[in-house]
Amino acid sequence: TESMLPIIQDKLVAIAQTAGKMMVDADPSVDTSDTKKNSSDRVTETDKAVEDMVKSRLLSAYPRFAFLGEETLKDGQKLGDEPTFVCDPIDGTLNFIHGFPNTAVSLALTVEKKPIIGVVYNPFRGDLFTAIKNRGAYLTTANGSTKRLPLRPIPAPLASLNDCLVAIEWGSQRQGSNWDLRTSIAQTLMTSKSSGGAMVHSIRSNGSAALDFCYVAAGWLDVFWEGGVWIWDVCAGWIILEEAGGVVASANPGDWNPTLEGRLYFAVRGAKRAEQEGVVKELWGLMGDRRFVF
Ligand code: LIP
Repeated sequence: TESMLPIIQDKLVAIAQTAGKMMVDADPSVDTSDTKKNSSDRVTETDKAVEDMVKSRLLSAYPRFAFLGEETLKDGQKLGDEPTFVCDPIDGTLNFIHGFPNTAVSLALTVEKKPIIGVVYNPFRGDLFTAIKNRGAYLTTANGSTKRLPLRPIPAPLASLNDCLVAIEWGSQRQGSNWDLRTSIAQTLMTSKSSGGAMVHSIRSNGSAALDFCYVAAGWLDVFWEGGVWIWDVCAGWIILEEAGGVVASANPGDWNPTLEGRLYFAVRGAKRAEQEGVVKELWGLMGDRRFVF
């Protein structure tokens, strides 16, 4: 029930803080890291240890809820309609391995395949982003102050990519048509208008999709465009962004209502969808007839 949501959120925050301590205490230089699909797709012992801790604490507190996690995903496991905790123990594993302090634990609760609670915590900077459906999104910083998101006023309307700071992540798939599309759109976004580009203010690749969503929610970024991320990367950030007034659309043109099960996301800040349509349609237009395929 609705009244349980703040209690569940408190639990997720407490668990995220324990996870954060494990991340800060770990020494990634001695932490064994395995490669998954290739040398840029990695998992560390800390990813696995954090997920084990998160899973056992959540399932002992809420034994009737389902659990879906990046490192313990079972073959063929899909997000269902039942209340489900979705966990990315370390989003931004490459940053973690390199000591680049932009990495987070991302925890969400979904009901009927939609996120209703989101907690994203970066222990290296002490930023805690939280949201509950219909109750707003917040950032609590290391000094203990809590502010409602967005932190920066929303420019109305966000008419053109030309005014935007845009995040793109590169993912670990570095060849093929998805890669060609991603790199060519990145180039067009940066290129000057007189040479046929969108001339965005600039592009950022911070290395954590979960934090990219939160940074759009905060108003530090205007847009995040990515094809290839998974449920656990975006689930918590999604509700944080929505509660800050932002919108999630598909990274491929045409779909304003993507589901969590897709792998294509376009996150944009704003107050009303009409204010966000300009930049979404502009980027969709740059894609021509090319599409991400997963
Ligand atoms: C990573 C993301 C990153 C994205 C990668 C990957 P991980 O998550 O947050 O931004 O480009 O495809 O999904 O593997 O560090 O949890």
